[in-house]
Amino acid sequence: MPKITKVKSRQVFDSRGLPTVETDVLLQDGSIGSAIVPSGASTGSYEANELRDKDPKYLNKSVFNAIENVNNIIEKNIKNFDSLDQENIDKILIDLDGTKNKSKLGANAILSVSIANCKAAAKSTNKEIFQYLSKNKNYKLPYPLMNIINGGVHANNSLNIQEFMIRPDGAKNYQECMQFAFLTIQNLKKFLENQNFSTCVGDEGGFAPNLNSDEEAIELIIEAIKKSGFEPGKDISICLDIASNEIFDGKKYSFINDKSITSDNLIRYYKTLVNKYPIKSIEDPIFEDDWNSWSKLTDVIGKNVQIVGDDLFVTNYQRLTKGIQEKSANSILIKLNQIGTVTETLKTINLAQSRNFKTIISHRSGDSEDTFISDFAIATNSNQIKTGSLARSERVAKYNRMLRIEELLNNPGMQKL
Ligand code: 2PG
Ligand code: MG
Repeated sequence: MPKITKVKSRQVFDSRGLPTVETDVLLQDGSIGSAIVPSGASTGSYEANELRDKDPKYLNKSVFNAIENVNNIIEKNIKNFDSLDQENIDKILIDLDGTKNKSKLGANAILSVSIANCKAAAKSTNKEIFQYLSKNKNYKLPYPLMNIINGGVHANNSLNIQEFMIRPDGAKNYQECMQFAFLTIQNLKKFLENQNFSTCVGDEGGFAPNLNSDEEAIELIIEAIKKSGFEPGKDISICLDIASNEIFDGKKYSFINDKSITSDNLIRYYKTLVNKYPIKSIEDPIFEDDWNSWSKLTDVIGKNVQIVGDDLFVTNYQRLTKGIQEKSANSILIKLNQIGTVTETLKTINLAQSRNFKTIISHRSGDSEDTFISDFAIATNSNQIKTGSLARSERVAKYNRMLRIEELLNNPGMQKL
């Protein structure tokens, strides 16, 4: 059994230039695993707690307390334990913290150790991470959800919807997925340039132009898909993340031409939108506490459209259980840092899949060169992975990892959508 001999954490920086936690886990046999935790901007209020210091030198963003917690508290409690027993390591971390939302040691501290341990264990067994984590060895690649126009809190432009994504439904393999996306993005760039819109990118690598409306963004993407020789809705479909927590003022939603509307009118609007455009997926259409409206919407359009709970479920087993009972959605976005350990994330995924919910593994808007989620998406048989556009190295690194895995597995084929 490969024992943990050292756990060492440090402050590094994420793709937004904000401090975050990196941890190394060292094993007796010399194996090392390192992990960097990501960080969100449009966070759900039920997410596990990210511990940050109150220090004006870093505008209250530094993570030195979380790092101390790893180096001074966590290390001595998991030292000499079996790295291959991920469940036990995670249980120790959860018990050590003792709070419901990991606010004592910090979910960032805990997750960095959990993932780093998982990587070290994979090394120790001479396996790729996805092979080490996979139960059924039935490898298929997840379809990418690529956020090619950024709005909301991920860009300082005019768009209210946070993510305008494309999904290359007609691609037969990963290489083809990337080619479909590449062409569409390049054509979109030309359209934007021709109309004198900015081609600067937002936090997740998608363009962040000041368009006149959210629907204009959808129409531009459809044009780019057609220009690339693809059929919208068949070869490439459109997926949205409304991130509606961010546009809800406690009573109404403000996003259609900046008018305020009630949740009932919003549901009507989504119905019109999915009839008008080839939209196959809508994430966080309703804010995190309005369970009734989630169920209504899923009832109205959920047969043909993926309704994805992100801030609604926050990768949390209890919240997903409620969502399954109430038929609030039909898919779940999975973010390891919303819950804080590998084991808890796997438990939520298992529950989702056992009830025919689609699982979509996701990055955060503040991310890093760490590509763990690519392996994780394959290991968990997830249908899709959402990790930004084909720009900014922290996003592209995850797609490149997928291409390498596709080569390694000699073209294993794609998941069923
Ligand atoms: C989301 C995510 C990732 P953030 O809302 O789905 O795209 O954004 O990490 O800012 O919560
Ligand atoms: Mg989201």
